[in-house]
Order: sequence, then structure tokens, then C-alpha cells
Amino acid sequence: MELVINKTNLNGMIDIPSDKSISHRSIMFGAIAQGKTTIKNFLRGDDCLSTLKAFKDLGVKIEDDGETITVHGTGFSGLKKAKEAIDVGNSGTTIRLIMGILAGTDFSTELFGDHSIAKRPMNRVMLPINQMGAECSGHDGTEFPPLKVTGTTTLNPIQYDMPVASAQVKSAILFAALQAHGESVIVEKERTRDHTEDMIRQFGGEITVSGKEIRIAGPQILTGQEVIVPGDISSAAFFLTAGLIIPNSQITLNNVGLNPTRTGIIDVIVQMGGNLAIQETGSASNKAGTLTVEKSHLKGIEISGEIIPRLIDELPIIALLATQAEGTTIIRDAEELKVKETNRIDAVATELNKMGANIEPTDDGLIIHGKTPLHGANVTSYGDHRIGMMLQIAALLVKEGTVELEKAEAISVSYPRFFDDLNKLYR
Ligand code: SPQ
Repeated sequence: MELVINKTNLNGMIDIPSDKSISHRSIMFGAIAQGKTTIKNFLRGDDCLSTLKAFKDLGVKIEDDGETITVHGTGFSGLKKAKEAIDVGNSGTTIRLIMGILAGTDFSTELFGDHSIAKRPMNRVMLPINQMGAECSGHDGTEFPPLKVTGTTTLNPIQYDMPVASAQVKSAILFAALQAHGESVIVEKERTRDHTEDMIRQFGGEITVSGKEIRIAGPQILTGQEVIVPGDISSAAFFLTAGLIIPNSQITLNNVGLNPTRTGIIDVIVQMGGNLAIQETGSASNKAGTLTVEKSHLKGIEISGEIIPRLIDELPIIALLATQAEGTTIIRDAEELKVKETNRIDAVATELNKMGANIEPTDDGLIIHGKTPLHGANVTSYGDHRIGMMLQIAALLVKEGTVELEKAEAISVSYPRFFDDLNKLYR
């Protein structure tokens, strides 16, 4: 598809789409709780719809009237064996978190996904879940999907030092630990997004978090709740960046979730010298806000260490931001980018360099030399929504020529109305 180029004066207000991580979890918690859960502002992107369909396949009644989703929870023990293998599409969150839920069932489930899912590592979840007593294995003795998960109703608790900083692995273990008999202790490598912990409490469960250590005793019974999903800061990141780099722009983003485990991009923007105003609108336990950015003079910085999990999904668009900053930006400790929907280190460097950027890929990140003008090119998203949206924001800087994006359809994974929202800013 031909992308929009050569824009100045991006101005206006956008209601940011709902949070993908929380939308997935709202269906999962609704299913494993007893009684009714209602979900408002559910993200109807491809990934979350894969989760919704997966739980219908497991026998959970889920209704959608277009506004509210109602999940008639069965409790863990009410899940039913799926008639066929469950298709998770492109969604790493669906396949990894559901493994933790299936670990405590008394049946086997087969899970598969698209070409990208078939290459994503699963040992990180299989090893702890198997240690707890489940039997999970990948295709042909590998760790890769299609997977088979055979659960057990006698799961053991686990003491687990996590070898990777991953909210998906942590969440899968927590779902299994909720069904185990005894106390599990999980120690994170770095603190990662804590929506699962928040929702365990919201659904009436008990969990103790002290720094990187999490204690949870099972078995627990959760109770259905009302969930209102806030806007996704990972989707907001694309328009935050557009406002900061496109001349004469001012963009306001409404209802952005500001959970502190997700706000690394705000710290980065401030450190780079970006003009960003935040008006808080949420409550202390459910932070949200209205964010306004303006075109700014930016400088290169170093991004590494504990901040990485707080902005892991924003690194492709932060790399673009850095191409428009004076000086060098160094991103380190981000080797996890290699095992996302695509290898995001290589994809960012290859595609932005085709457009005139000066980016060196490294083993655990990127070195970005700014500031570089960008020009037209034929680029690809590699089927990765975040790479596709980043390339469209980059194209806005291109003065002449064209930018052709291959595999643009991937964007509907997390932001189905991305192009409509962009269009609103320059009409
Ligand atoms: O679901 P998926 O495909 O893994 O989605 C991504 C994304 O960019 O949307 C990663 F590719 O987000 C992950 C994120 O990187 C969502 C997530 C979650 O909801 O728990 C956690 C992060 O992954 P991880 O592997 O660091 O736990």
C-alpha cells in the first residue's frame, strides 16, 4: 500500500484505542472467574479477538453487543476440552498466557498460530509449567508451535527465578500458580508490566508483590467483575512521536493508560527534550491521562537497563524518534526485540536505513545516528503491526517520491483504525 507522505501541521485530538494487554487479560480473567464479567472498551483488534475466540472454543459463553462484552465465567474447573486445535493467529500473549491456564485442566489442548507464532520461543513458558506438573511440548520435539498442553488438576507450586524479563512468562506462571496446591514464589529478572497482578486483586484474589518477588498461594477462586479498559500507551506512542517530529504539530491523545510499568516512553521523551504535557484523569490505582505533544528539538540519549521492559514495544517508534534527534541514541539490553512478531532489531535498522536513516543494529539493541532526513523507498512491515505503524509515521517526513509498504494489513493486530486517526490530524 502507498503510505501518506510529506505532512506538516498535524493538529488535533485522538481517542487512543484500548489497551491490548488488558483486553486479552479481561477475557481470560472473565473466563476463569466464577459469575459474570462485563468489559467496556474492549480492543477489537485481531489479537484480542483471537483470545475471545479461544475461550469460546474452551466452552465459555461470551456475548458482544457491540459496546459491552459479557463473559459468563466458568471458573478454572468449568473449562471444556476444545473440539479442535485452537488458533491464536499472530498473538504471542494469547498462546503464552493460555498455556498457564490450560496447565491446570484435566484435558489436552492443541495450540497453533500463524507463520510468525511458529517461530516464537515457548520453552520460557513450557519449562516452568512442566516443572509444576503439566506436560507441554512443541512441534517435532522443538519448543515451537504447534504446541500440545496436557493439564493436571494436581499442579505443584513453584519457586522460580525468571531467566528473562517477560510479562507473558510471569503471567502464565501466575495463572498456573492460582490453580496449584501451595505457595509459589516468582522472582522477576526486571519488573515487567503488572496487569495480571492488578487483575488478580481486582477479581478478588490474593497476591503479594515486594520489589521483584511475587508470592501467590493456590488454589484460589476468583469472582467476575466490571472491567473498563484504558487506552493503550503502546498505540499512543505512534502519535506522540508524530507530534514531536513533524513540523508545526500539536497532538492531544485522550484516555492513555499510565500504569507505571508501561510509561518508559514518557521518561525517554522528557530526557530527549520533548515538549510533552500530561493531565492526569484516572485514579491512583488506575492511572490514565491526556497527553499533549508539540514539535520539539530533540537530543540523543542512552536507553538501557531496568527501563527496557517499561518500553519494550515502543522501541521501534523510539528508534524513529531518535533519527530526528541531534546526536547518537544507544539502545542496549533489548535482545528480547529479536523474538517479537519479527526480529525488531533487524527490521527497524533495515527498513529505516532504506529510507535514509543511519542505524547500526547490535546484538542487544540499536545505535541511531541523528539527525537524518528521510526519503521514499519500498519497505515492509514483515507482518509486524508495530513496524508497519512506525514506517507510516516515518513516511510523513518524506518530502518527495513514494513510500510503498508491504504487509500493511498487520496493523489491525493492535490498531484497526490507525489510518483513520492519522487522517483526522491533517484534514
Ligand atoms: O502478544 P505479542 O504478539 O507478544 O505482542 C507484543 C506487541 O508488540 O504487541 C510483543 F510482540 O507485546 C507483548 C510485550 O512485548 C505483550 C505483553 C503482554 O501483554 O504481557 C508483554 C510483552 O511481551 P514479553 O515477551 O516481554 O512478556
